[in-house]
Parts: sequence; C-alpha cells; structure tokens
Amino acid sequence: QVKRFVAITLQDAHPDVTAYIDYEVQEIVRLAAATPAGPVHLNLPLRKPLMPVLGEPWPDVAAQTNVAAIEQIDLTALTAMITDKKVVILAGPLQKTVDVKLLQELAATKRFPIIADVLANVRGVAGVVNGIELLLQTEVIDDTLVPDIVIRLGSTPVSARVMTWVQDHTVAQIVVGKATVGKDYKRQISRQLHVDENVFLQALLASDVRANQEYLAEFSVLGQQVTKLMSSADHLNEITTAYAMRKAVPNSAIFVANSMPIRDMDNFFVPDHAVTVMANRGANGIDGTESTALGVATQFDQTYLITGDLTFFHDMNGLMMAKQYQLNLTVVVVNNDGGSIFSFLPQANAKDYFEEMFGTPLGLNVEKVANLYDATYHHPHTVQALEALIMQPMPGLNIIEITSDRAQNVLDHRQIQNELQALYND
Ligand SMILES: Cc1ncc(C[n+]2csc(CCOP(=O)(O)OP(=O)(O)O)c2C)c(N)n1
Repeated sequence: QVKRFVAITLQDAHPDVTAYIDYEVQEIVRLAAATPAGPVHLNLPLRKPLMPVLGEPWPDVAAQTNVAAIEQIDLTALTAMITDKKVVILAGPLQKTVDVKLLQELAATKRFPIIADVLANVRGVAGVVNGIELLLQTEVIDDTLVPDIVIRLGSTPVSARVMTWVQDHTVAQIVVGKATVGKDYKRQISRQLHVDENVFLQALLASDVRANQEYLAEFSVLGQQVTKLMSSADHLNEITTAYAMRKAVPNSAIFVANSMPIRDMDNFFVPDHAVTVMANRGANGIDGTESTALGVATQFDQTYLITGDLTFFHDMNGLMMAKQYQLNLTVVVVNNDGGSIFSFLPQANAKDYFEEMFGTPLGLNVEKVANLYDATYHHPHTVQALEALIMQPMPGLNIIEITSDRAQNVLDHRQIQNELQALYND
C-alpha cells in the first residue's frame, strides 16, 4: 500500500547514473510529501560483499524545492532573486492552455529575453530569440552569455544543445507548470513550481521585477542574427523550405515531421502572422505522421505538413483520410531520397554500411503517390514558386515535392553556419 515503488539503478562511476539516482530519490520524496502524504518504497540494490567505498566523498546533490500553489511562492523573494540578474525565459513546447500573449507581454514590458522553441508558438515578436541550436553550435552565443537563472516553461525543447548548455554551466533552473513534473531525469531543476503558468506569468507581470538591461541588449542582438541571415537566402533547399513556411496562411496549422524538418523549423522558422505549429515529440518517431496531420486538419481550415520522404512513405496510406473526409492538407515533402539526418551524425563515417543501414534510399516516386490519392501535385524549383503555393489556401489534398540531395544538404547547413559566423564577426 505505498504511493510509489522504485528500484534504484545500481550505482556506477558515470555521472548520468548519479544524476538518475538523484532524480529518482528526489521525485519519490516529493511524491511522499505531496498531499495526501503517504509512504513510498525505495529498493536499493547493492553489490556483494556490501562493502562501501570508504574515505571517498559522497556525490554532491542539492535538494530540489517543490512548490505546489502560487500562494506558496514568495514573490518578493523571487523578484529580488531574479532582478538585474542574467535571466532567460526558455519556452519549450507549450500546451494550448498557456496564454502566449502573456509571455509576449512579458518580453515586451519586463524585457526578459525569451528563447522560443518552434513548438512554443511565441515567435515573431521583439525580444524572442529563435534558432538557439544554431546560435550555440556556431558559438555566436557563447559562454559570456551563460545566464544566472533560466525560467523554463513547457516541455523539453527541440534543441538538445540548449539543455546541455544550461546543464554544463550548472545554471539554476526554475520550472513553471506541470509539463515537466516527474521528468527531471538528469536532475537539472533547482525549483519546480507546479503552478498554473498563466497565474505565474500574471504575477511576474504585476511585480516590479526588472531584467538586466545589458544582458538583454547583447542577447537580443545576437538572437536576431538568424532571422537577418534568412532574409537574404534565396536558393531553394531544405533550409529555405523551412523558412518559407512563414508564408502559411493566417490561422492555419503547420504539423512538423520529426528528423530534419523539426530541426530546420526550430532553427529557421519565424512566422509572419499567427499560425499554430505542432509536432509529435517524445519518442520522436517518424510513424503516423500523415495520420496525425490529418487529425489536425479536422480542426483548421488549412493545415500544412512538412516532412522528409521516409517519413512520408512510412504512413503514406494515412493520406486516404484526406479524400474520405474532404480535409484540406498541403504536404510539403522534402525528398532527399533517404534519411538525411544520419549524414550529420557519427553514422556518416561508417561508409561501407551507410547507405544500406542509415541512408536507406527508397527510390519511390512522390508524384505517383499524389496520383494514387487524388492529390494535386506541385514541384516548385524556386523559393518564390514555393512561397506562392504556400501563401494561398489550397482546398483538398495538395502535395508539394521539393527535390533535395543529402550530401548537398550537409553543405548547405555548413554554409549557413559559416555565414552566421561571418555576420557575427562583422
Ligand atoms: C518509427 C521510427 N522508425 C525509425 C526511426 C529512426 N529515424 C529517425 S529519423 C529517420 C530518417 C527519416 O528520414 P526522412 O523522413 O526522409 O527525413 P530526413 O532525415 O531526410 O530529414 C529515421 C529512420 C524513428 N524515429 N521512428
């Protein structure tokens, strides 16, 4: 009759194992103390002969603060703690229940820099930084800009680098909302405020909290670099395809497939006007993508799907629903004949196995798929032609094929990194 049972991992020298044990212990203690408080059961496995390593220091772990109601937050103390400090708001994927207008107002009036994940749906206003993965990768944002405190909203961001950045610099992380409750596997969070995000944002707006102006100025200038760079990119490729999605018709939805589309959208997408961006994050599968996009399409007048070719073929028959239920979906298929993400990973060095095991080209014809499902097929060759298609509502099922090449795609990404560094050095 315990509230929770946990079998702890066997300790070993890897710091991730210590972090995971720390997480399990803090989480189970939190649960034991949460109303209604009750017993928990921790199973602690030890190797025989049960002899401790004597004379060595214990791993350093700090207790996590957990707050379950807004009244329990000492706002005066919190305001004092963050005023004039280098504070960044990190908005990860947000649920619809969070009022993004409040977040944008916070950026505008209190002027904290906001690092916005593409799935936070808060981009496109001043003070909001997009492309954090690219900015960190190119060291345009470097260690001089490491914040003192990160206030996190939403779930885990698409950018893995931003999480490593704050973890490696042991930045204090305050997490607001319920999206991450029980998911602090790497034990990074110093305070969990399990309170309604909107109530918290309103309280912060009403307080006399002040951002560190110097930090803000530096951070915002660098945060605009990616957008500046994109405005002059005119060659049609995977990067400019993600950027072109900003032309999606107002109030439409863009469903983003995993693999490179979500990464490119996270780095390069800034909406021209209000659109809703969604994706299936978590296990980050390439399965069920058309089916999910068509589910989204039942709720919007116009929906877009941006996907790679393998993902597209994986759930191809989901397209049948567009015809059956007369849904409006425009699918942008970036066809590089295989999985281009692996060309960026260590797998790329396994030359003898690469194509068969990782590249996996299928050589299928997208236009024939379009014919099979009675879709209107388009094959633009310029950025302008693609944007012209995207910016108008398209009834029924439309498939826009973008021809790409995996090797060229790696070069395109390298080139934009170089251009960003050159722009920054100017
Ligand atoms: C169901 C499932 N199977 C396999 C994977 C592993 N996987 C991740 S990305 C990827 C390649 C996807 O290729 P594509 O859709 O063409 O996108 P690209 O990498 O070219 O952007 C694969 C196979 C996965 N994430 N989910």
